[in-house]
Amino acid sequence: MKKIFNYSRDVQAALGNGDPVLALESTIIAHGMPYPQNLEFAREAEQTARDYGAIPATVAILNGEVCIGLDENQLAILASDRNVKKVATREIGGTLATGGHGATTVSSTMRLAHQAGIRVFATGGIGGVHRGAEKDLDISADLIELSRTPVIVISAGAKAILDLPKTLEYLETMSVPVIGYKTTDFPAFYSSRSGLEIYQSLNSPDDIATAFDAQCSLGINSGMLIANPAPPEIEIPLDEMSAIIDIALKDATRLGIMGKELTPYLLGRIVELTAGRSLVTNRALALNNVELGAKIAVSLAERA
Ligand code: PSU
Ligand code: MN
Repeated sequence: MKKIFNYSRDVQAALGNGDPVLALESTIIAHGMPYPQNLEFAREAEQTARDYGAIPATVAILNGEVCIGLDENQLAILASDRNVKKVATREIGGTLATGGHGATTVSSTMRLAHQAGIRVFATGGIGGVHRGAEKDLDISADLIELSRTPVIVISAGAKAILDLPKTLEYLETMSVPVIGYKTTDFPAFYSSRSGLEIYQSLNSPDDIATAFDAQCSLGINSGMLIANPAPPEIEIPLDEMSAIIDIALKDATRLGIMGKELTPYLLGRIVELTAGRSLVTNRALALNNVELGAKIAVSLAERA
């Protein structure tokens, strides 16, 4: 059988030594931000992981091989090549079969990270239950993967383009732990609070590592969603975001955009409607998640 996993040298060494490794996704690069800011962000995310003591493992599929840890050229392909597909868990097999390029979402990054022996993954925001899901059943596969793959996912919550109360209900039903980092208010990505209560909160990377360790020792195989609010100095409060989100959603409906195209379209439209301010917030909150993720990876590695 053809080789499936291709580790960067750094990641392979770190995994062999039990050193801290932090997984990063690639859909945020290929489909979540415009070029060239996406490439700058990808580099900054890797550097931030290193600054806080973890080896970054950006995950992607390139030429039909799963890559765990990328070099500069590979990051540039993801950032600029329009043939890179958005690949959720269900599309991994097909993408490997065709030998194409795929950017991994939260769901596929979780699955591949777990298979590679990586326990922590930092992203921006997760997918969730879309507004109107009672009619079109648009529910992100990220939520399913969180229920069945033991990886800690650090996010700034989920965007208010989604139906956040339904997203939280779904996570509860699917038995996914949702833990606020120093908060009990579920963050809404650009906005540090949504006004929706989450019932568990932890105050340190060590406590999060302990919670995950405990869950794994008990054979609980779900992931763990950490909700880490955007730093106050760069957040865009919900009342300001709401009007913008409403316009973006109306535009999507008018243009008939749906399915896997919807999230990338909304992200791009919001960058336009905020004249780039949302991108500044997106970058900063994602780097803030990378910092926390690296600290959790360090804590887990110390106790292994
Ligand atoms: N939210 C963001 N930025 C992103 C995404 C979500 O703020 O780039 C991406 C992630 O890769 C996530 C995916 O897993 O969108 C969810 O897509 P969908 O809603 O189609 O499941
Ligand atoms: Mn969807």
